[in-house]
Amino acid sequence: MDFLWGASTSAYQIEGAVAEDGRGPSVWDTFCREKGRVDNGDSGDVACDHYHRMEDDVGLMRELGLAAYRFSVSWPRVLPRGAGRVNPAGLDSYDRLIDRLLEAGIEPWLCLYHWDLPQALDDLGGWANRDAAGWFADYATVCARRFGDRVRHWATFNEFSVFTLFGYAFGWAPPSIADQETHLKVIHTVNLAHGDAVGVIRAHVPGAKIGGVHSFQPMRPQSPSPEDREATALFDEHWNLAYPDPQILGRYPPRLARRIEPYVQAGDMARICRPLDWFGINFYAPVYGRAEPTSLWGFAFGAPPDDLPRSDVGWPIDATAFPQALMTARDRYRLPIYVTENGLGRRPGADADLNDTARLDYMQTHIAAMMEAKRQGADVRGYFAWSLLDNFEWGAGYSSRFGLVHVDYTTQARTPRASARWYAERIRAERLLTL
Ligand code: IFM
Repeated sequence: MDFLWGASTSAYQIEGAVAEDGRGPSVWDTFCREKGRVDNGDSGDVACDHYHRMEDDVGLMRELGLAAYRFSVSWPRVLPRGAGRVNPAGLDSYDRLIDRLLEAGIEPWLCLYHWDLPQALDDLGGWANRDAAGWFADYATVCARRFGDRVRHWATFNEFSVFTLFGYAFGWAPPSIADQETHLKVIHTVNLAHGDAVGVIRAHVPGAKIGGVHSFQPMRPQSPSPEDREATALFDEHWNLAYPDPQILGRYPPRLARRIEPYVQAGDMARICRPLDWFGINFYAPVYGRAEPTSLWGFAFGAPPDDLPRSDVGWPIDATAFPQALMTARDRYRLPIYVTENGLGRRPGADADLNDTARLDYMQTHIAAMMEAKRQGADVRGYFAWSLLDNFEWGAGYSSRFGLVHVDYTTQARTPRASARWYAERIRAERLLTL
């Protein structure tokens, strides 16, 4: 089968075991302990207890017929203080996961960073400290040396723009900062970190296939007013272009370029822009922007049109935006594309939960739209559903569920939903066609 069908997760959202076997704290552990940050005071302390249930979870993936699984490594599990002493038990746990996946015939796709910065590094300034690029490269070296004999597909970061905007511009995620200068420094340092990590992986993993994973959603102004249009254009540069443009095209988009110039040193752009093998798109919904003079950058999330359907957690649903995103990525970046996340969040208990017809409908229409874009020339090579399991949905805690597989957080029982059964059947049918 040429097309790769998989599912994605991330470490902090599913692993739990935050204080076990030598793992150090991450910024999300700290954030969750601050009052009022996360809905219902939830945290990833236990999450899906995947750390202890890894083998069974790989069994589930095998039952679903997944060909690939994208997971993230928890930086503080491998390097409890972010740099220096390596934690052997942390490395062992990812060895086990990778080995079980390979035994099950599932290709591991390893993402180095899905938002869980070691707290000790945040204490040194985190991503606002230019040295963070070097810390990240050292962490990437540890992973590449250890896992590079078995892992071929590597992602540097998951959704560069989301964790940086939410953490350093909107103040909604750790480290809860809203400051222009800090945010600009962070954008540039994260780009440097990406480039340095690409260099390290290439050096240690012959034949590695490397990419970045981007939240890439068409941006639409809430109204045709010049103010909303200009604010949305700047929002678009921040959300969609601030990372792939320098990484792949070697330049920042125009509005951002002017502002970021003071932080760019000689040689930086060559460090950032290195050949990549694929472009990862996480697609959920179009984003509506509007002018908001009181916000840090003068833009804010706008309201989608009233006639656009919404999920029960309030996200717009518009499958026509998906091919638009894929075609834009094709024309702008000219790399093979993998859809590294796509799925629907639902309130717990909604839709009789296990019979998740709304998610099933979302997946069917979005996969059909993706296949249409592929027929029209978008070089889409694979699709990873978000997510394998219900999990800790950041600021929303456990109040939004994205899993193909339902998780009962009291018993940790896993139950595949209707969407999981449909997805498994679709994968199976396609495999039979190519036999
Ligand atoms: O759960 C998140 C994931 O961590 C990053 N992409 C979007 C998902 C749904 O919000």
